[in-house]
Amino acid sequence: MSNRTLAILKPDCVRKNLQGAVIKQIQDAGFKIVAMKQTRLTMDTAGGFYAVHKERPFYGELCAFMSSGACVPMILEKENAVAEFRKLIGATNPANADEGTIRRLYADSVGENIVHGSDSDENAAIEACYFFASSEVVANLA
Ligand code: 3AN
Repeated sequence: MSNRTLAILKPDCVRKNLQGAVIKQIQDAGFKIVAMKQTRLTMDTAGGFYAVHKERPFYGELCAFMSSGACVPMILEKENAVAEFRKLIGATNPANADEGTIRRLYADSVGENIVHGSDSDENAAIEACYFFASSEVVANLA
């Protein structure tokens, strides 16, 4: 069990100016931010990130959305980070997400659902490398 996950505040989160509110919820839940930046994906880089979904009918729409504006990837640290973060964000479809979860509070739809969270330790490590060089990861927080 790893203690890191890769989160992304998606373009809908940035457009709605909800970065601060969502980051506060993440920190209040006990996650430490060990890397964070604002960037913009292209259709190609979004496509690479979501390559596992290439055959899904929503793949084109997903890549277009993820490249439609700024996003904020971050590496988060907490014990059992992957599962704990997915609990905090709630189900993929905000209509099915538990009360108080980030997606239930802020997301409009299954396609535009505010935040990404890795689904396994293996993917968390791969996704972290997709956005961050090791020099950008600063883990020795007090
Ligand atoms: P999660 O982000 O909860 O791990 P996944 O991995 O099943 O969910 O899906 C990845 C992303 O693809 C979701 N965050 C969402 O933006 C998008 N997505 C998933 N299912 C659909 C769908 N039925 N229609 C449109 N977009 C979808």
